[in-house]
Amino acid sequence: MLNKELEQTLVLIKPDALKNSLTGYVLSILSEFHTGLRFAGTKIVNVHRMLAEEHYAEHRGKAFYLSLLDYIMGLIHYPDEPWKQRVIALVYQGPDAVKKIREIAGPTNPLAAREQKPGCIRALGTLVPIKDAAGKMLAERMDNLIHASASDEEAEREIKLWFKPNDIPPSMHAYPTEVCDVHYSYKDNRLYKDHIPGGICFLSPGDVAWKSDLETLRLLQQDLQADNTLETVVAKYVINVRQENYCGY
Ligand code: FUP
Repeated sequence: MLNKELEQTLVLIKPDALKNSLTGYVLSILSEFHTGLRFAGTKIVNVHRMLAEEHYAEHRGKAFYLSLLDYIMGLIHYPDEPWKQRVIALVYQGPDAVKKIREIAGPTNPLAAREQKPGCIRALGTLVPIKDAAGKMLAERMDNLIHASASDEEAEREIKLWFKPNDIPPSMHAYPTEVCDVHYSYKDNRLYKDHIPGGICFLSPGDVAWKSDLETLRLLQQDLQADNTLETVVAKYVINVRQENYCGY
């Protein structure tokens, strides 16, 4: 990242923060007055499974993974109220955005946060035991109120996962974009270079996309190895789309 002013980080205000009415507190403590950072993007997201899986891809297979997916999807805190199953996704921008927000968020583990950094946001979180059917403890789920990108590389991956370029004002774009010149559709875990009945046409000619996403799609289209999965590209285009409107995943 050459221009420090354009440095960005992703913050998610998670379902436990919403349920405990901590949204205002989090936004206030992360405000430009306190951090010197500006909003570059924000959206209310009903987190679908593909997005949850991509966001937490590095934890796939771990004992807490499935519970972590349920948590970010709002299924733990709002099991019977789908209209409340949301997170607030935010992009903050400015010098040292990643470091500043990580510091205010505090350690990942709420218990460690309380011990090491009283007053940080995650000190208000909860540790939830995950047990098997016999009651044996398998792992702990950390309900830690907010997600904050851990590095510039993670921020780039995550911002491109949650946001389309046009969700962010062009003058605030930190990553290269490109205008798409073909149709791309997705159906049943497959990519189609055209509109496909029952699928979702997620990019059309004239749409602005992340350049790296278009590079991924071109490689996948030719059955070549790409750095990202198809789902990493598609997930953001399925945000807040009714599932019955496409054949998905
Ligand atoms: P962080 O970068 O601080 O979000 O931390 P990690 O990438 O290590 O963890 C991602 C998420 O997994 C965190 F929100 C906490 C959760 N987690 C658990 O629930 N249990 C664990 O044992 C470890 C992590």
